[in-house]
Amino acid sequence: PADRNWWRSAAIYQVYVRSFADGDGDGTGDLAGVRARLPYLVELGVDALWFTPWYLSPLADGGYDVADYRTIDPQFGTLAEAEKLIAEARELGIRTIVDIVPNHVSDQHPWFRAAVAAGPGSPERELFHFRAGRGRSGEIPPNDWVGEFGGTPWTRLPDGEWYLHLFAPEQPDLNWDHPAVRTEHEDVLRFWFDRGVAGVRIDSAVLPAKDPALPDFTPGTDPHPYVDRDDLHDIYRSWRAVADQYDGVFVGEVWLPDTERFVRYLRPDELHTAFNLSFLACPWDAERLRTSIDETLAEHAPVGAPATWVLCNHDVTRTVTRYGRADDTGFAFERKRFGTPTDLELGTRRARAAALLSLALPGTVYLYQGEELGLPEAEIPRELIQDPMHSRSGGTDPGRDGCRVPLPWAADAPYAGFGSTVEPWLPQPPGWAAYAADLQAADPDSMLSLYRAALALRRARPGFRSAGLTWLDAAPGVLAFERGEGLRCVVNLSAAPVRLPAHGAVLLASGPLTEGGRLPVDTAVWLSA
Ligand code: TEU
Repeated sequence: PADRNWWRSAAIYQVYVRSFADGDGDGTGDLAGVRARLPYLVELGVDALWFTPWYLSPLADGGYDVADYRTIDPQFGTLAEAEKLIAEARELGIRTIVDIVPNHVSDQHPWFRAAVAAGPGSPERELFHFRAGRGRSGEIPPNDWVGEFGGTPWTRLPDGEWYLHLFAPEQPDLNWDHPAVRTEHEDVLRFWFDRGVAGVRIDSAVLPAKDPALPDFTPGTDPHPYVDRDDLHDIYRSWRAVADQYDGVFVGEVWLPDTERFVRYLRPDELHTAFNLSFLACPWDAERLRTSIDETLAEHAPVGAPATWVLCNHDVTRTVTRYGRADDTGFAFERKRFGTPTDLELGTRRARAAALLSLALPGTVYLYQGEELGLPEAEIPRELIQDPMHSRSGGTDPGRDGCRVPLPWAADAPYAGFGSTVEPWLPQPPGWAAYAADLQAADPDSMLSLYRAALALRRARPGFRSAGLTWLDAAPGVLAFERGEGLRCVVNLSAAPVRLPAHGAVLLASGPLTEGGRLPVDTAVWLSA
């Protein structure tokens, strides 16, 4: 029974398959690469792997443009390999979470191809949002919405009709008022639960339902024409009924700053968990972090859902870079400039402390591949950037490729041991091999060694899995709290070293303590009573 609650205090590792490890040498990461690295993930000490979409896809948005949920993209492998991977990982005590993208499909999905071919007025078009344009000859988009990647989210076909895509034009939005859309997704859930997955991440979970009139957007309108509409709760309740037959769990990408609306998704008959993205919108500041932690715990407690903690993912600036920026606004989503000056030493020190902070908090922690190696955001030459966010911004936004660079595994191998025999799909920046996992595994002071030690302690000490935390008195700029069994975490975000509590043995520190046992600036420590 304790095992059934694994997701309440898990450490979940996000695998961006394309950039994790290349098993067949062709320049793209794949399932063979992941299978070969399962021992690494066991040693790291994570409980589950969340795989970003691995399905058949033209990869116009890194796989978030799905052409067929029941096929693995041939660049990544085969369905049989995915089944083997899920089973092998489970044998090793690691569960699998797959990523489902309900808001849209690829423009190469058979449904969309059929809709394009069938023409205006056809039943095939009812699965999507097709509309006539405005203006004398329909040359103006049907409404004034602005897409998530900027610009109008409407594209016109040669037959004159426009279709809605909140993201790239290669990602047409589905019409969730159509019963076939619902049935299909419930079947897809069963398909993957039948293959042994333990959970599902729901992409852009607040966007799929639309006001059928698709009206112009007036700021402040409630309900919003496409964000957080009530119909979604009905959809996720029927998904939950499917998941419950398998003991499957959901994590929703519920990106809503309004906490009251956020927790409406966390119900016994809806989503088990949702990403708490508040650390991504929080600078390295004790007061702000404490407020974010308090608000998160307060909003989750009444609904009985565990909090989740996210320091980074495939959409945001890498942690060591974000915390190393002199102008850290705390907004990891924002990277509108190329070449912002960054102090990587500072960022690394803070990222190490942040790792101990997030791993000491009650709930589930998400760890994005490469964070355990302390990878910085890479600057990708403009002409090699593939993220549609870059092109949609007219080239002004560097996009998200900088956190999606192929991982360095071995310092002395081609392409830092990524496994490719040709140039990988995204270039690795100079000096990437210095971050290689094999070097870090041999260095007790490396980021990898810190993560391994922290994850091992978290497993060994049930106190870390208890609910809630108690704040302890601390100097300004210092976060200090206690967990179950007297475990304590102290993080110094002030400008000077601080004295540690007199009692308690140091279990783990993110950096060297000063003589006399003081906690230096930008350092965290775990203590036991
Ligand atoms: O992201 C949804 C989302 O919230 C984005 O609009 C996010 O704000 C943006 O990436 C800012 O960095 C999910 C996936 O995580 C993302 O990779 C996909 O591109 C997107 O959905 C479309 O499926």
